[in-house]
Amino acid sequence: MSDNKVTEQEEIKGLSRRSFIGAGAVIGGASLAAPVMTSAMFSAAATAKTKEKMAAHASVAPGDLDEYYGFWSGGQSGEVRVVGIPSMRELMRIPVFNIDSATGWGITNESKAVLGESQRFLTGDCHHPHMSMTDGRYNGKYVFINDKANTRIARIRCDVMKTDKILEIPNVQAIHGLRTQKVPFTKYVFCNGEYEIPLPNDGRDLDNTSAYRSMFNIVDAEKMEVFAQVIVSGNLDNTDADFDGRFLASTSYNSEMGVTLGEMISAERDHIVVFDLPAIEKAVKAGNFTTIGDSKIPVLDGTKENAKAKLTRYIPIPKSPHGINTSPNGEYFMVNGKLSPTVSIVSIKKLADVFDHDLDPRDAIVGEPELGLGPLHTAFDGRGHAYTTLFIDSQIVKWDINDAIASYNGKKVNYVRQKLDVHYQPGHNHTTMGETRDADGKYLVSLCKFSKDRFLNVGPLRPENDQLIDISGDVMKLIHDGPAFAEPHDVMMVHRSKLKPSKLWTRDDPFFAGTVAMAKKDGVTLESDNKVIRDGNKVRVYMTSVAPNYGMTEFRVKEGNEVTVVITNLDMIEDVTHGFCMTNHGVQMEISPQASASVTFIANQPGVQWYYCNWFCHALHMEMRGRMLVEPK
Ligand code: CUK
Ligand code: CUA
Repeated sequence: MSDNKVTEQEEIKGLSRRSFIGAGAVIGGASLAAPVMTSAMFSAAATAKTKEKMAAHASVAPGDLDEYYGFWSGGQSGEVRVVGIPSMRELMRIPVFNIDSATGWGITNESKAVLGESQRFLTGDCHHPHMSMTDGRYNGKYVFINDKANTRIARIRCDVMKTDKILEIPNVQAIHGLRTQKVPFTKYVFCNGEYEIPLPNDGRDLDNTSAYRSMFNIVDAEKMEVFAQVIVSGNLDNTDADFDGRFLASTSYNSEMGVTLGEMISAERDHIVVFDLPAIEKAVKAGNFTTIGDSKIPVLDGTKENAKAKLTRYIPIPKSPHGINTSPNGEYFMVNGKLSPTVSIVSIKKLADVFDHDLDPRDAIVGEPELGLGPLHTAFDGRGHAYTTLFIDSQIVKWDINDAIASYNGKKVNYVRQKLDVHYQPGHNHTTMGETRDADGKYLVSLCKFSKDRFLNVGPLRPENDQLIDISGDVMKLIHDGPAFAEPHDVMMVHRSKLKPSKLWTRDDPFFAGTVAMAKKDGVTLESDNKVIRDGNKVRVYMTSVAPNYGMTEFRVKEGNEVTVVITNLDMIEDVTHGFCMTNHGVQMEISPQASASVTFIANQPGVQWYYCNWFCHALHMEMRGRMLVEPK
């Protein structure tokens, strides 16, 4: 077994992967069903020459464009990043739950309107970016992302690559797993409340842990409102949807509802919860629900005890499952074992029998291949292979789905095709288009939690290592190491033909509609006027910008005035973005071509206050500045 072998890379570095994190001890030895070619065998001839070849494969020449957009979760940074595949070049950062000094996210009035009440939070923890779909294919419209830190989800518009909605989900704590409805289209976004709490969580039942509950959340994707919440037995971790528009399934690693680690891993089996979406919609329509506290959201009882409602079914799974992934042919939910060396293959067809004909839930499991230690997430190539991350083994295992099912049925067959070392401790992996009907089996990204010795030492906090792997041939080939800041967790990769981002803003964009309405009230035409409106203690300064000029190079206010500066960028040239920074006021923002942006602050310092353009726009960019003259009280 590869577990006992020192691989080539380890020999080179004189390191032992297994001694790195002794987590293998947690689980004990797991043996594999069949002999496996190790990556050491595959890469035995990884000479400098072949390494060069691999690097050439990953590179995209200067001036050439990538084939895929990758949407990377920014983890604890609270943002989403756009990365080109296969170059792994970071193309853009989209601020979501964070404050961003470059774009003014969380500072401008337009972004505060999106953040709403939730602007009181300055932090975010993103895990799962997923794109909206039509008929099981990416439609290029939105990317949704969770915030585990503050129990929110957000929506990013892919035309302008800006966040346009943020929703706090009430009655639950820590939104973790998130997916979009695949079929017939993304009417809903599904997300799990991970931590168990009393309902309502208002101080009652603090010590009565048996009253704690987790809930599954169904969010209307267009309105960005919670449509319904379903109370479950056990907690909820990850989730995925089928390709029929009927079933969702979520993993539960704490079916025990324990509150200590020991309690959480005490049972030999946990479960997945399968949700019947049409049954839930029907129950809501029929008014068969309750509400919690002063929230008006329909809450349904999907606990084990309420089996007769047929909203949910529970399928026993080996201890503490983690990721769940739908195969792109729509046949299976793959449930990743984490503490078990297995992936449980759940037949979605048989789930219909579990719900409609009372088939024993465990009979929906049609395979349970042993793959290695710490399986966390599985991806697909559309050619019948699955690729599972082995956290503890630091490997990606490629396996054949049909052979795994045949083996479960007693046939002597080796379903493991290859094990590739990754560096190190992978969490999610994702393939190009791999969660859609268009799974094309070209690239796989392994999101490694540790980079250890792969890069120059940058101090105690190290980058993650997002490794690019070519999966187009019979053998997986590692072709690029990609250091990334703040734990990405997950990523989705979409072919560039599916996205058509705008080059300029259009003047009627809803993103700054509030600002346009304010100007209208003030009798100001944003596209031409440079005007100061005085309204008691409030001063609104409207100006245009055309490189390298602001429409107004000075304005006068009184100390203590609340000043709103509104800038409309009249430049029509692609990429000519201006900025606005009021020195010593903690205020700056981006104004991209044809956009309006505004920011409000208190003029609390008498004297001359220079403002300047902080996005380099022109040879005379340094000169693009003006004075706010503040008369003392
Ligand atoms: S979770 Cu992080 S490795 Cu939040 Cu999708 Cu599995
Ligand atoms: Cu405008 Cu720099």
